[in-house]
Amino acid sequence: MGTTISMKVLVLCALVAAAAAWPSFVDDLSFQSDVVASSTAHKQQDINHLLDKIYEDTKYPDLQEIAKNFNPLGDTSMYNDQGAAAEVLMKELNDHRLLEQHHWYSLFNARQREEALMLFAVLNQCKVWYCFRNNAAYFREQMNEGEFVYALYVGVIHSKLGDGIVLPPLYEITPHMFTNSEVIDKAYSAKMTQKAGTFNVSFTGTKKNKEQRVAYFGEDIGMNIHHVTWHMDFPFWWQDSYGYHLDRKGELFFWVHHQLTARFDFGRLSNWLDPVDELHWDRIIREGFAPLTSYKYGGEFPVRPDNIHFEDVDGVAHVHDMEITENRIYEAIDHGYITATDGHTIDIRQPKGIELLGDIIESSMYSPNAQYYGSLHNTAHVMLGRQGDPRGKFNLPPGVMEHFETATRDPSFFRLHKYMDNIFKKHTDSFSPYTHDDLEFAGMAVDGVAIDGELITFFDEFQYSLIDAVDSGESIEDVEVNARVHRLNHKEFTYKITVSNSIGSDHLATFRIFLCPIEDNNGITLTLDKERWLCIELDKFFQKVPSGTHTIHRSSKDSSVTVPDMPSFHSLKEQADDAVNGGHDLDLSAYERSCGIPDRMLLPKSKPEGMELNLFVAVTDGDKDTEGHNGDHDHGGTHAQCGVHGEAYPDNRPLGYPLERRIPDERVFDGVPNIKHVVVKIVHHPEHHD
Ligand SMILES: [Cu+2]
Repeated sequence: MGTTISMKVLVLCALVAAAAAWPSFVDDLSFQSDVVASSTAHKQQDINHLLDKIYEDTKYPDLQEIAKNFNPLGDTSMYNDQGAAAEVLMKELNDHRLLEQHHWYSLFNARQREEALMLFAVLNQCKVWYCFRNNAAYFREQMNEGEFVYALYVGVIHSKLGDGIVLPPLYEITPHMFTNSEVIDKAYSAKMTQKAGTFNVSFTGTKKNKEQRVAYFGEDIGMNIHHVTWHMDFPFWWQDSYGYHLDRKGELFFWVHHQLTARFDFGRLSNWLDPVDELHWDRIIREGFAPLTSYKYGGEFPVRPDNIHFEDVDGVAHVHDMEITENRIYEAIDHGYITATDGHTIDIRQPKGIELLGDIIESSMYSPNAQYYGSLHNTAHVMLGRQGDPRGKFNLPPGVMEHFETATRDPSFFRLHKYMDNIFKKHTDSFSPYTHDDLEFAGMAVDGVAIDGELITFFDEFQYSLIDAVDSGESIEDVEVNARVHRLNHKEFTYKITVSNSIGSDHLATFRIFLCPIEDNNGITLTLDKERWLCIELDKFFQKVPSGTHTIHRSSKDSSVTVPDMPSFHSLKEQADDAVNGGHDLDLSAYERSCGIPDRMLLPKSKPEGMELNLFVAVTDGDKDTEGHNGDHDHGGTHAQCGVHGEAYPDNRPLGYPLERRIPDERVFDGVPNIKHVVVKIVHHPEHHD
């Protein structure tokens, strides 16, 4: 086995070395597929090298050579579009129109996004890795670093050539976007004085600010990675001409942000805070935010004081425009249809309606009428980001709300998303409630739900490297510099779900597990109809249930909502180098997807005295739920909120089923044998560190 693999790698090395003789190989498809199939370790190494110290010229001789001598238009047969995308980008480059290096970058800046997408288009048109790597190496030295990183990440995610590559955690590639100025300054001092150091990152602000109690959520680096990656997996700028359709994107936009909001409110409940209030365009923005964070280039992130009135933002939108957009969306919901650009109407009071609604609210390129319904979410992000300098008088860089990496730090993020969540709720409330017949899975009953293990939350400590935050100097060696953060974590546990199958044969079942509050912040018991909207999804999985009564064991680790901790950039480099040099296989498949709630944040933080919550399990007909999908029911493990890469979403039911519709009569749920809830207790251990 070992010999075969190292032989393969040897052959591959020879082929890679022969890449200079490229054109003679290009039409040989078997060669292409061999390189594509067998060079994951090389590709991983290339990506590592490309992302190493992105603010500096590359130190790797092979990449230097490419940057100097490669001509993106030299051989256009390596592109699917015969070099059309490369021609566009080269023209911008030669006309000196591209954004300079050492300048801030924001995806919400239309021109900067356009440039980043020009590079993405080039990478995405590449037929083979040679083309992808060489273009990346070439444009790395020519384009703005933020644009380059963004294009490379979405390129790896969406191009077939990126399969098997694990993108390094962004908090180590662009640390400025994940930590604060104090820590970056300390890293610089450490380097100047040649003393290695690990620096504690404290949450922004002080205890005088009640919002700081829940900063552990919005400032969690893993949660930030989830958010930024979700928006890379499902970009609002995506068009199907890039290669494929992003299934249920608009609905996932709703569901992912609904879940973020519900999880944030859960955190507030355990910290004696009221649920987040929705934002209103005509009222003050109560919570200000001082990010105390700087761009690598471009100065400090702007501050927004408490209690300010929304101002029109020059060149972005008037507050009144936002109200008009909001009214048009509410009108669509009340009418039950949206109006497309050509005037025809599209029914939204149907299962696909929520998807269309998500498309128009975000808005994404999938919006059937962005002209009329505007771009509520994206524009609101920019409006909030600019409230510190709405006239542009002080030439401040974009605010934290204008980056998916930093947006959740700002309490206004959750106000904004609560506001949009309520728009979605108005839509889902327009559907008639599920009946007993809708909900029943005849022949399947949930007899019992229990937890093996204790439900315990605590904070752990985690370190990541800041080495790429500081500049290298010829005469000054790098020293080890790390950030140390506190992160929410929980003990592993297992669900034990006892099901009786009296159908008479094995049957595929979908298990839908939610955790819901029982009381509000004032100790008042919630009705099921109030409760259901506050539930957080803990897991959704498909499993065959044999005839008779069986107890299904499911580990919290296997949740399809979460992803494990990502390997560090250092470890990715080591593993790829080892595989390339030693010729052994590189298997990073467990980390390929970084979209997903961090595994350690599966449970919401509790209180030291414990909190009683409802654990809600619905078992539904898996054959119906997965009809039309392939037989693999694991789907790489993170499908619940992030879908399956390049494939249709594996569950035919609406996201959030069966809790996404109104429940005016609780007895309907109580009378269905395949739905059960039990009370569980979660305890927070303030002193426990892992
Ligand atoms: Cu978002």
